[in-house]
Amino acid sequence: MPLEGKYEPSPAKWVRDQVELYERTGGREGNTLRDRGLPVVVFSTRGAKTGTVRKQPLMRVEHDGAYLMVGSKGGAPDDPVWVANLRAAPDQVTVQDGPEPWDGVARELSGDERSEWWDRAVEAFPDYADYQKKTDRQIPVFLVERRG
Ligand code: F42
Repeated sequence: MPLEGKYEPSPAKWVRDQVELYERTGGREGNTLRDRGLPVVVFSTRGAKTGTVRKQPLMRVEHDGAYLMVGSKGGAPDDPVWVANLRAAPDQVTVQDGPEPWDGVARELSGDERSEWWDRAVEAFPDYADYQKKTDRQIPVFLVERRG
């Protein structure tokens, strides 16, 4: 089930265009990172301040039906804003990897579990390792599993 409420598209044109194309075609188009050909998944979160629905495509890091959200933002100094959304409302998240979104619950990983998933993330998208080198912050990662 999609999150209820008003959807506020990303201020970044390339991001909102990708979400629009992905949703319009049920994930048949707009499902890779630009010219890289690596798969992406569309996640929705609840805006921590506005309460609006926010959508972000992220690289597809999947294992046993669970999906990782990697807050890399290209190695920028600050976390992506959606990280605050997830910390405030971890049960307000959907995952769309194909035609239909499903309801999930997110949890921020630490310790050994984070290391294990970080390795999966770098395997799926090697640039994550370079992004981590570029920034002083530890890149936050959230595991999303099916609700209920
Ligand atoms: N970003 C990544 O971090 N990792 C990836 O693996 C990744 C892959 C990727 C693939 C394809 C693609 O098209 C984009 C990809 N991105 C990836 C970019 C990603 O989709 C996000 O755009 C990026 O992570 C930045 O997230 P952001 O939340 O910082 O986005 C900004 C531009 C944004 O939308 N800001 C909004 C704004 O209006 O400025 C606010 C969004 C928001 O949620 N606001 C909250 C609210 O209440 O509505 C307030 C939250 C608060 O407490 O401040």
